[in-house]
Amino acid sequence: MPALYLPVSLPPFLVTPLAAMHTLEQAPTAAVRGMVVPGGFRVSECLLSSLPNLEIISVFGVGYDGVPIAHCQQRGIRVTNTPDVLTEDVADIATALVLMTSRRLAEAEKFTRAGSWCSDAFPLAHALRGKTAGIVGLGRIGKAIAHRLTAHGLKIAYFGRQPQAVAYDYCHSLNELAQKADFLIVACPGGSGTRHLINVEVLGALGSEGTLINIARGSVVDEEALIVALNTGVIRGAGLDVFENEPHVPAELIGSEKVVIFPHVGSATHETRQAMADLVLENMVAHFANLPLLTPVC
Ligand code: 8YV
Repeated sequence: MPALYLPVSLPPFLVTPLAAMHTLEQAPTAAVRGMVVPGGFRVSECLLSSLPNLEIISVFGVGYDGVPIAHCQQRGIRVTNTPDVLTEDVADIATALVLMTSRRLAEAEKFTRAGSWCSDAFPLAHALRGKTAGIVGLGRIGKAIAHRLTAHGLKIAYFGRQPQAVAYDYCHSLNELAQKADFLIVACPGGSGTRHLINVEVLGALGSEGTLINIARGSVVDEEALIVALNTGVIRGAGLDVFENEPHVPAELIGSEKVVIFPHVGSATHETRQAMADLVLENMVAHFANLPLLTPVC
Protein backbone atom coordinates (compact mmCIF):
# COMPACT_ATOMS: atom_id res chain seq x y z
CA MET A 1 0.00 0.00 0.00
CA PRO A 2 1.37 3.49 -0.84
CA ALA A 3 2.57 5.50 2.15
CA LEU A 4 0.95 8.82 3.05
CA TYR A 5 1.98 11.54 5.49
CA LEU A 6 -0.62 13.74 7.23
CA PRO A 7 1.30 16.58 8.92
CA VAL A 8 -1.69 17.77 10.99
CA SER A 9 -4.73 16.05 12.42
CA LEU A 10 -7.64 15.58 10.02
CA PRO A 11 -11.20 14.34 10.71
CA PRO A 12 -11.78 10.60 11.22
CA PHE A 13 -14.19 10.37 8.26
CA LEU A 14 -11.19 11.25 6.10
CA VAL A 15 -8.39 9.48 7.99
CA THR A 16 -10.21 6.13 8.40
CA PRO A 17 -10.84 5.49 4.67
CA LEU A 18 -7.36 6.80 3.80
CA ALA A 19 -5.84 4.37 6.33
CA ALA A 20 -7.78 1.47 4.84
CA MET A 21 -6.07 1.92 1.47
CA HIS A 22 -2.68 3.42 2.41
CA THR A 23 0.00 3.16 5.08
CA LEU A 24 0.03 6.26 7.27
CA GLU A 25 3.55 7.37 8.20
CA GLN A 26 4.02 9.19 11.50
CA ALA A 27 6.85 11.38 10.18
CA PRO A 28 8.07 12.66 6.81
CA THR A 29 10.21 9.85 5.39
CA ALA A 30 11.54 8.67 2.03
CA ALA A 31 8.73 6.08 1.94
CA VAL A 32 6.04 8.77 1.67
CA ARG A 33 4.39 9.09 -1.76
CA GLY A 34 1.33 11.17 -0.86
CA MET A 35 0.45 13.93 1.59
CA VAL A 36 -2.91 15.33 2.73
CA VAL A 37 -3.17 18.83 4.21
CA PRO A 38 -6.03 21.16 5.17
CA GLY A 39 -6.86 24.20 3.00
CA GLY A 40 -4.42 27.03 3.64
CA PHE A 41 -1.90 24.76 5.44
CA ARG A 42 1.62 26.03 4.72
CA VAL A 43 3.65 23.32 3.03
CA SER A 44 7.23 24.58 3.38
CA GLU A 45 9.94 23.75 0.87
CA CYS A 46 11.86 22.42 3.89
CA LEU A 47 9.09 19.87 4.54
CA LEU A 48 9.05 18.97 0.86
CA SER A 49 12.81 18.39 0.90
CA SER A 50 12.30 15.73 3.58
CA LEU A 51 9.88 13.92 1.23
CA PRO A 52 12.10 13.00 -1.74
CA ASN A 53 9.60 10.53 -3.22
CA LEU A 54 6.46 12.62 -2.82
CA GLU A 55 4.15 12.28 -5.84
CA ILE A 56 0.94 14.00 -4.77
CA ILE A 57 -0.38 16.57 -2.29
CA SER A 58 -4.13 16.40 -1.81
CA VAL A 59 -5.54 19.56 -0.21
CA PHE A 60 -8.62 19.06 1.99
CA GLY A 61 -10.02 22.44 0.98
CA VAL A 62 -10.45 24.64 -2.08
CA GLY A 63 -7.64 27.07 -1.17
CA TYR A 64 -4.17 25.77 -2.00
CA ASP A 65 -2.42 29.06 -1.19
CA GLY A 66 -0.22 27.22 1.33
CA VAL A 67 1.28 24.94 -1.32
CA PRO A 68 4.30 26.17 -3.36
CA ILE A 69 2.80 25.30 -6.74
CA ALA A 70 5.79 26.32 -8.90
CA HIS A 71 8.12 24.21 -6.73
CA CYS A 72 5.70 21.24 -6.96
CA GLN A 73 5.50 21.60 -10.75
CA GLN A 74 9.31 21.61 -10.95
CA ARG A 75 9.48 18.41 -8.93
CA GLY A 76 6.56 16.83 -10.76
CA ILE A 77 4.44 16.66 -7.60
CA ARG A 78 0.73 16.67 -8.41
CA VAL A 79 -1.63 18.83 -6.35
CA THR A 80 -5.41 18.44 -5.95
CA ASN A 81 -8.03 20.45 -4.04
CA THR A 82 -11.77 20.25 -3.28
CA PRO A 83 -13.56 22.91 -5.37
CA ASP A 84 -17.35 23.18 -5.94
CA VAL A 85 -18.48 20.96 -3.07
CA LEU A 86 -18.05 23.77 -0.52
CA THR A 87 -19.21 26.72 -2.63
CA GLU A 88 -22.77 26.92 -1.28
CA ASP A 89 -21.80 26.56 2.39
CA VAL A 90 -19.16 29.27 2.19
CA ALA A 91 -21.61 31.57 0.40
CA ASP A 92 -24.15 30.91 3.17
CA ILE A 93 -21.61 32.00 5.78
CA ALA A 94 -20.84 35.20 3.83
CA THR A 95 -24.58 35.93 3.70
CA ALA A 96 -24.91 35.22 7.42
CA LEU A 97 -22.11 37.70 8.13
CA VAL A 98 -23.81 40.36 5.99
CA LEU A 99 -27.09 39.80 7.86
CA MET A 100 -25.46 39.62 11.29
CA THR A 101 -23.45 42.80 10.85
CA SER A 102 -26.21 44.87 9.22
CA ARG A 103 -29.02 43.76 11.55
CA ARG A 104 -26.82 43.65 14.69
CA LEU A 105 -27.89 40.04 15.22
CA ALA A 106 -25.01 38.96 17.47
CA GLU A 107 -25.71 41.93 19.75
CA ALA A 108 -29.47 41.24 19.66
CA GLU A 109 -28.86 37.68 20.74
CA LYS A 110 -26.60 38.72 23.62
CA PHE A 111 -29.14 41.38 24.64
CA THR A 112 -32.00 38.89 24.84
CA ARG A 113 -29.93 36.27 26.70
CA ALA A 114 -29.02 38.96 29.26
CA GLY A 115 -32.73 39.13 30.10
CA SER A 116 -33.35 42.42 28.26
CA TRP A 117 -36.42 42.84 26.13
CA CYS A 118 -37.77 46.35 25.54
CA SER A 119 -37.08 46.73 21.83
CA ASP A 120 -36.73 50.52 22.22
CA ALA A 121 -33.61 49.89 24.28
CA PHE A 122 -31.93 48.01 21.44
CA PRO A 123 -30.31 50.24 18.79
CA LEU A 124 -31.88 50.25 15.34
CA ALA A 125 -29.98 48.34 12.66
CA HIS A 126 -29.52 48.90 8.91
CA ALA A 127 -31.72 47.45 6.14
CA LEU A 128 -30.16 45.44 3.32
CA ARG A 129 -32.49 46.36 0.46
CA GLY A 130 -31.05 48.85 -1.99
CA LYS A 131 -27.52 48.53 -0.61
CA THR A 132 -24.53 47.49 -2.71
CA ALA A 133 -22.38 44.43 -2.18
CA GLY A 134 -18.92 44.77 -3.71
CA ILE A 135 -17.45 41.35 -4.34
CA VAL A 136 -13.68 41.00 -4.54
CA GLY A 137 -13.13 37.95 -6.77
CA LEU A 138 -16.20 36.80 -8.69
CA GLY A 139 -15.30 33.12 -8.86
CA ARG A 140 -17.57 30.22 -7.94
CA ILE A 141 -17.96 31.35 -4.34
CA GLY A 142 -18.27 35.04 -5.27
CA LYS A 143 -21.08 34.21 -7.73
CA ALA A 144 -22.92 32.10 -5.14
CA ILE A 145 -22.71 35.03 -2.70
CA ALA A 146 -23.99 37.45 -5.39
CA HIS A 147 -26.92 35.12 -6.11
CA ARG A 148 -27.93 35.04 -2.43
CA LEU A 149 -27.51 38.77 -1.83
CA THR A 150 -29.55 39.62 -4.94
CA ALA A 151 -32.43 37.79 -3.26
CA HIS A 152 -31.95 40.11 -0.25
CA GLY A 153 -32.41 43.13 -2.51
CA LEU A 154 -28.76 44.20 -2.82
CA LYS A 155 -27.12 45.50 -5.98
CA ILE A 156 -23.96 43.65 -6.95
CA ALA A 157 -20.66 45.10 -8.15
CA TYR A 158 -17.37 43.24 -8.44
CA PHE A 159 -13.67 43.54 -9.03
CA GLY A 160 -11.43 40.85 -10.46
CA ARG A 161 -8.75 40.26 -13.06
CA GLN A 162 -11.21 40.90 -15.89
CA PRO A 163 -14.89 41.65 -16.55
CA GLN A 164 -17.11 38.60 -16.95
CA ALA A 165 -20.29 37.93 -18.91
CA VAL A 166 -22.55 38.58 -15.91
CA ALA A 167 -25.26 41.13 -15.17
CA TYR A 168 -23.28 42.74 -12.32
CA ASP A 169 -21.30 46.02 -12.43
CA TYR A 170 -17.57 45.55 -13.05
CA CYS A 171 -15.24 47.99 -11.31
CA HIS A 172 -11.82 48.63 -12.84
CA SER A 173 -10.14 49.10 -9.48
CA LEU A 174 -10.55 47.87 -5.96
CA ASN A 175 -10.83 51.46 -4.70
CA GLU A 176 -13.70 52.12 -7.10
CA LEU A 177 -15.45 48.97 -5.83
CA ALA A 178 -14.85 49.90 -2.17
CA GLN A 179 -16.26 53.39 -2.77
CA LYS A 180 -19.43 51.92 -4.29
CA ALA A 181 -19.88 49.17 -1.72
CA ASP A 182 -21.84 49.13 1.51
CA PHE A 183 -20.48 45.61 2.04
CA LEU A 184 -17.06 44.82 0.63
CA ILE A 185 -16.91 41.02 0.45
CA VAL A 186 -13.58 39.26 0.06
CA ALA A 187 -14.00 36.04 -1.96
CA CYS A 188 -10.69 35.80 -3.84
CA PRO A 189 -7.92 33.22 -3.34
CA GLY A 190 -5.18 33.83 -0.77
CA GLY A 191 -1.46 33.74 -1.45
CA SER A 192 1.25 36.25 -2.32
CA GLY A 193 -0.73 37.71 -5.25
CA THR A 194 -3.55 38.96 -3.01
CA ARG A 195 -1.67 39.60 0.27
CA HIS A 196 -2.99 42.77 1.99
CA LEU A 197 -5.10 43.70 -1.02
CA ILE A 198 -7.48 45.23 1.54
CA ASN A 199 -5.25 47.95 2.96
CA VAL A 200 -5.57 51.42 4.55
CA GLU A 201 -6.51 53.00 1.23
CA VAL A 202 -9.23 50.47 0.38
CA LEU A 203 -10.68 50.68 3.91
CA GLY A 204 -10.72 54.48 3.58
CA ALA A 205 -12.60 54.13 0.28
CA LEU A 206 -15.11 51.74 1.88
CA GLY A 207 -15.88 54.52 4.33
CA SER A 208 -17.72 55.09 7.57
CA GLU A 209 -20.95 53.44 6.39
CA GLY A 210 -19.15 50.42 4.96
CA THR A 211 -18.67 46.92 6.32
CA LEU A 212 -15.90 44.48 5.40
CA ILE A 213 -16.78 40.79 5.09
CA ASN A 214 -14.03 38.16 4.69
CA ILE A 215 -14.72 34.49 4.06
CA ALA A 216 -11.62 33.90 1.92
CA ARG A 217 -8.21 34.11 3.58
CA GLY A 218 -7.02 36.33 6.42
CA SER A 219 -3.90 37.17 4.42
CA VAL A 220 -5.94 39.23 1.94
CA VAL A 221 -6.71 41.82 4.64
CA ASP A 222 -4.12 43.95 6.44
CA GLU A 223 -5.48 43.05 9.89
CA GLU A 224 -3.65 45.85 11.72
CA ALA A 225 -5.07 48.41 9.30
CA LEU A 226 -8.52 46.86 9.77
CA ILE A 227 -8.32 47.18 13.57
CA VAL A 228 -7.33 50.86 13.27
CA ALA A 229 -10.11 51.49 10.72
CA LEU A 230 -12.68 49.94 13.08
CA ASN A 231 -11.42 51.79 16.16
CA THR A 232 -11.33 55.17 14.46
CA GLY A 233 -14.66 54.87 12.65
CA VAL A 234 -13.08 54.75 9.18
CA ILE A 235 -15.41 51.80 8.50
CA ARG A 236 -18.60 50.79 10.32
CA GLY A 237 -17.97 47.13 10.98
CA ALA A 238 -16.61 43.78 9.87
CA GLY A 239 -17.76 40.18 9.58
CA LEU A 240 -14.84 37.77 9.60
CA ASP A 241 -14.61 34.00 9.21
CA VAL A 242 -10.85 34.06 8.57
CA PHE A 243 -7.84 35.75 10.17
CA GLU A 244 -4.25 36.51 9.28
CA ASN A 245 -2.60 34.20 11.81
CA GLU A 246 -5.13 31.47 12.54
CA PRO A 247 -5.91 30.23 15.10
CA HIS A 248 -4.84 33.56 16.62
CA VAL A 249 -7.63 36.15 16.65
CA PRO A 250 -6.40 39.59 17.80
CA ALA A 251 -7.80 40.71 21.17
CA GLU A 252 -8.88 44.00 19.55
CA LEU A 253 -11.25 42.06 17.27
CA ILE A 254 -12.50 39.74 20.00
CA GLY A 255 -13.32 42.74 22.19
CA SER A 256 -14.96 44.85 19.48
CA GLU A 257 -18.74 45.20 19.28
CA LYS A 258 -18.31 46.31 15.67
CA VAL A 259 -17.24 42.89 14.44
CA VAL A 260 -18.87 39.50 14.09
CA ILE A 261 -16.26 36.75 14.22
CA PHE A 262 -16.40 33.04 13.38
CA PRO A 263 -13.69 30.37 13.79
CA HIS A 264 -13.25 29.64 10.03
CA VAL A 265 -16.46 27.64 9.63
CA GLY A 266 -17.18 28.40 5.95
CA SER A 267 -17.21 24.75 4.91
CA ALA A 268 -17.93 23.26 8.33
CA THR A 269 -21.05 21.17 7.72
CA HIS A 270 -21.37 17.36 7.86
CA GLU A 271 -22.45 17.26 4.23
CA THR A 272 -19.69 19.44 2.81
CA ARG A 273 -16.81 18.11 4.89
CA GLN A 274 -17.85 14.56 3.89
CA ALA A 275 -17.95 15.57 0.20
CA MET A 276 -14.50 17.18 0.61
CA ALA A 277 -13.15 14.02 2.27
CA ASP A 278 -14.59 11.89 -0.55
CA LEU A 279 -12.81 14.05 -3.15
CA VAL A 280 -9.47 13.84 -1.30
CA LEU A 281 -9.76 10.05 -1.16
CA GLU A 282 -10.91 9.68 -4.77
CA ASN A 283 -8.02 11.85 -6.00
CA MET A 284 -5.53 9.79 -4.02
CA VAL A 285 -6.94 6.49 -5.25
CA ALA A 286 -7.02 7.76 -8.86
CA HIS A 287 -3.39 8.88 -8.63
CA PHE A 288 -2.08 5.52 -7.39
CA ALA A 289 -4.22 3.69 -9.98
CA ASN A 290 -2.69 5.86 -12.75
CA LEU A 291 -6.12 7.28 -13.55
CA PRO A 292 -6.86 10.97 -14.29
CA LEU A 293 -7.21 13.11 -11.15
CA LEU A 294 -10.72 14.36 -10.42
CA THR A 295 -9.82 17.90 -9.36
CA PRO A 296 -6.20 18.61 -10.31
CA VAL A 297 -4.55 21.95 -9.57
CA CYS A 298 -1.36 20.85 -11.32
C1 8YV B 1 -11.49 24.64 5.50
C2 8YV B 1 -10.82 26.24 3.59
O1 8YV B 1 -11.37 25.35 6.66
O2 8YV B 1 -11.45 25.16 1.62
C3 8YV B 1 -10.66 25.91 2.16
O3 8YV B 1 -9.72 26.41 1.53
O4 8YV B 1 -10.15 27.08 4.09
C4 8YV B 1 -11.88 25.56 4.40
O5 8YV B 1 -12.83 24.94 3.65
C5 8YV B 1 -10.34 23.74 5.46
O6 8YV B 1 -9.86 23.43 4.22
C6 8YV B 1 -10.66 22.47 6.23
O7 8YV B 1 -9.53 21.79 6.48
